[in-house]
Amino acid sequence: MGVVNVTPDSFSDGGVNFEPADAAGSARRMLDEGAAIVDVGGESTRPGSEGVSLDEELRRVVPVLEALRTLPVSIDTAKSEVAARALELGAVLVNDVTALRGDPELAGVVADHGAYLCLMHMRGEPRTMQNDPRYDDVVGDVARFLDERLAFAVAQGIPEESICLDPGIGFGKTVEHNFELLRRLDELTALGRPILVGISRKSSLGKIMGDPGAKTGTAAASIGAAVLAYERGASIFRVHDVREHVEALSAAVAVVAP
Ligand code: HH2
Repeated sequence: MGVVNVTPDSFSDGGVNFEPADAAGSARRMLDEGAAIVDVGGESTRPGSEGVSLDEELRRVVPVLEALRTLPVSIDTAKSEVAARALELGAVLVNDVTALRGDPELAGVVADHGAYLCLMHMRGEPRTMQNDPRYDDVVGDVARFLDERLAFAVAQGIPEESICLDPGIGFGKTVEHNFELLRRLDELTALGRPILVGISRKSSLGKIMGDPGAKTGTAAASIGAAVLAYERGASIFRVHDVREHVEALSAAVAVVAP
């Protein structure tokens, strides 16, 4: 899954794809490089960020979705109106970082369109989520949360087969929490749904290199983490550097599951 942030302020690529033509070009390049789908988002969820209005989010993503109409697209949004518009324009997956807790109408939109859905774990909200996150047992807490949200989504009429789950790397978690989630990923694959991992360029990867104030990590560090997440059962990788991930994961597949 290639990341296309149509935002001025995303943590890793803020501004690069803010113009619709640039965003559509990046999306096409990622698909050429081997991405199975591109994730288009108009609202940054980086730590500390405020939300954007419905009008502004639509203004950002609609021209990009129009340009990508026939291509495999995921919409990264928590707003039902944005999801509905995206699905009408051909998107096939809704990536909701609130796991259907943000907008009560979103589950119905996903169900009515027969769309795929990603449910992600987040502790708190982006504005405050990195203020001293604590868990009794981060993996147990995340697994329980995802299991409960999966049951909720199914009760809302979304088929279980259409849903993938995501531990939400960096969403209300310390560096140690993030790596523990990847280390014990088997406890999440045990929930029986495909696991999506989004660690690409995230700050934990910079922090383990000795910079406590790091805001991003490198592509090389991202790939190292993705390969080991693959070995532990992850099957969808939300990444910025598509070609490099496809190459590295192809080698990993050749080793693990030829
Ligand atoms: N991470 C980000 C955004 N959306 N969705 C899922 N399912 N999983 C993730 O890990 C995830 C996500 C944050 O990364 P990015 O889009 O690069 O930055 P920003 O939120 O600042 O736009």
